[in-house]
Amino acid sequence: MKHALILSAGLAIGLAACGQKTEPVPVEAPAPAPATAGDMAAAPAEAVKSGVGSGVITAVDPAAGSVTIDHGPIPGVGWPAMAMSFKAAPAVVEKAKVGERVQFDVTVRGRESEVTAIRPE
Ligand SMILES: [Cu+2]
Repeated sequence: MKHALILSAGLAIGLAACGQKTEPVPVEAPAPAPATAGDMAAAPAEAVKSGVGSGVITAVDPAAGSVTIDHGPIPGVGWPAMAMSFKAAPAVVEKAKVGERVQFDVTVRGRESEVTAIRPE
């Protein structure tokens, strides 16, 4: 009995020293969602990638929330050079000007791509 008390006191001190709460820690951590064969097969298309590209804005559509950029290769997302339309947040669309050369951050999820920031280049 005495040993057990010393042990638990030592444990409490140890936890406090680590800057952790001395409250009991839940025994079971939340189990990660089981991966199924179906999820594995879908993973490449749904994987989120991001990269930085540069190009010239050729169209801005505030109503659709999109910008079209004639851009160079973007290694971060594995794209060659092309002209394409991107989804963009209102704050990004507002800053975009046709004819402007910009550097931009792009996030790609499956077939969806979004420009999350643009900077004059
Ligand atoms: Cu593209």
